[in-house]
Amino acid sequence: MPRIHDGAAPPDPEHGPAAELRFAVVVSRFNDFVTAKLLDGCLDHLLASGASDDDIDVYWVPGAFEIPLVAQTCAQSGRFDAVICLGAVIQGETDHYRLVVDEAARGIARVGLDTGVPCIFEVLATQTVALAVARAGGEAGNKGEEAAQAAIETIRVLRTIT
Ligand code: INI
Repeated sequence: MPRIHDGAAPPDPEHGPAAELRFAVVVSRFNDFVTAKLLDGCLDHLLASGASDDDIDVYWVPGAFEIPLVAQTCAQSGRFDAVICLGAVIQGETDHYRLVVDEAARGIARVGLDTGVPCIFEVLATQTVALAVARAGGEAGNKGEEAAQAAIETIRVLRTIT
């Protein structure tokens, strides 16, 4: 049988899969009626998975465009096992939103690859406010929770390699 590594946590009722892991959450203030809910979902999931408040730092930035630089500084600091990036880019009347989300995606991906620290991309890019709200604790779930789970699993799968 091959060895399968998927980062899915074995049940650990005492500690949880995120115990003793350290997280930076970088969240943009632009569209904060959406991003604050993503943050709530993310923090709830980290804490429910065994992370402690002392091991989580939240950094607010003005907009999604500013996320990569702050994420990079977090990743390079050596203080975090993963950086979780949360934002909401909603289509406006111009193409500005497309430039913002493309640069956020490119920058966040680069931070992970350049530093080796998992850098989770949860910048919503939607055509309408309603679609963003639905993904931030509405009928389509909370993408902030999914981001937290992605961070935990990515840390764990990397640790099976190194
Ligand atoms: N920032 C966002 O996070 N979401 C958006 O929808 C958005 N739009 O559409 O303009 C946005 N713009 C601001 C941008 O992220 C920077 O903060 C700004 O350009 C200053 O660098």
